[in-house]
Amino acid sequence: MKLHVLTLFPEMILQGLAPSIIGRAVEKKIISLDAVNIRDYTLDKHGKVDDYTYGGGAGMLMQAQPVYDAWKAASGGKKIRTIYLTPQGTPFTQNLAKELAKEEELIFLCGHYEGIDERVLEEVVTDFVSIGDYVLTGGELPAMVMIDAVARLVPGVLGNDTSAEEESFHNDLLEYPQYSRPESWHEKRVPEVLLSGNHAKIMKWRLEQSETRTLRFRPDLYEKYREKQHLIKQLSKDKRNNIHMMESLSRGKGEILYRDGNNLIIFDREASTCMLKAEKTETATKLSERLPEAKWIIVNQEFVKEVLVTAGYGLWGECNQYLYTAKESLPVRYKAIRSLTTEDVPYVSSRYKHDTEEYIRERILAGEIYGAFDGDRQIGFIGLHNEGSMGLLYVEEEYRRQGIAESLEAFCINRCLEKGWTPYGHVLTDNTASEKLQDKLRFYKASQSIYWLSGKTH
Ligand code: 6GU
Repeated sequence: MKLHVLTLFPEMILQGLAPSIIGRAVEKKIISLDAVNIRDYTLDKHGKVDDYTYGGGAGMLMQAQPVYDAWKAASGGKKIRTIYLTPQGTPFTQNLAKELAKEEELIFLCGHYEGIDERVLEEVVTDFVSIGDYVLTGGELPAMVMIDAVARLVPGVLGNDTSAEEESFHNDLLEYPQYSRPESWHEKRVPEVLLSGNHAKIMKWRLEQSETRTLRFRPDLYEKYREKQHLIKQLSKDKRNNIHMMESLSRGKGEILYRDGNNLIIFDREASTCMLKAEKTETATKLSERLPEAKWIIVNQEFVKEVLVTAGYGLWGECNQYLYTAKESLPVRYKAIRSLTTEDVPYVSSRYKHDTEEYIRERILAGEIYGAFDGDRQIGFIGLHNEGSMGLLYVEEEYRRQGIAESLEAFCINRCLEKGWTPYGHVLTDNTASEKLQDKLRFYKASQSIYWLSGKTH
């Protein structure tokens, strides 16, 4: 990832980040960081970059020309997402950090004095972002805050790739308290349950601690969490048909974008996927008008599908939804199965034609595609789609009918169970081989078909 910072204080950025983990990532060339001095681009012979504001009022304003020329130099004419750090922006969140972490290149623009001439902002800025409701003297500290939050999500920056998953804000809850040695310090003992070795009990205790803390310190977050939990409970009355929505919410992926009784839009921004449910045709029409731009819309009511097709969404496919409700892990007979790496992208994308290479790469980087091997030879794979369903199943012709698909599925199911997820999948209605396999593995089939529609961005 390439990061450019436009600033009057480049040394503040470079020296500020150098000793940190982000500085190490720059040394390892996982990230490049350049700080462009806006003053180097002024045409004023005294090096001036600011002037009085039209209409009067306090303080000086950064002028358009040096900012624009510095931006042009950094962007090199490419369309690069450009973030202006300002207390007038939208609040910076972990979700925005995740979104930005997927960009190849970013530009941060730091203002000073009373701000920057509006005209240049209109031309170059794509995102106006604030880091909180307080006023700082300039955009450098906010830019460093954002760079830290974004860069740590770039694969390879943190040593341990799973640590980003279990942290605060993952599921609208704050993190639980943690303890290290010694067992007793200042006469305070480590909570007994953590020494019990009982994993289920420990998970339960941690969840309770997270809930208590969130309620106390962040009642706003706790309210959101409760609303979600309540909806999951409602949806569980028809678990087989609703599992995709329940899992989207419980895995901390989907947000409730709209809810009015049984009319519901869940949006997984990362997967660019909407899931909706409506009470009747009229409300489905209303919901369709509220849909955000998304690649995919998933519905399991035929009349909602009809409304969306009429509204111009294309029907991609009709599937059956299967879910695995047992809690026990399954035996995996074929042993040579492991997580794939980006080296395996060409193999997978040459065999699996429903999705793009870019998508396969993203899924592999997420650690959610597993491959089967015969010695060094790749012979098949399975994975999780970005909205949560199992899929991406493939076995080489000459290795079929030997239980390898079954082992791949069992392996994938076990990985889901370890994370506390309910495995589910969507099988195209004409794929009888796959249907047979789901039955054999004792998946339950939902009564309603599930329809995948392509969103209007497709
Ligand atoms: Cl992004 N900039 C400045 N100057 N002050 C802030 C801020 C940004 N976010 C909160 N306060």
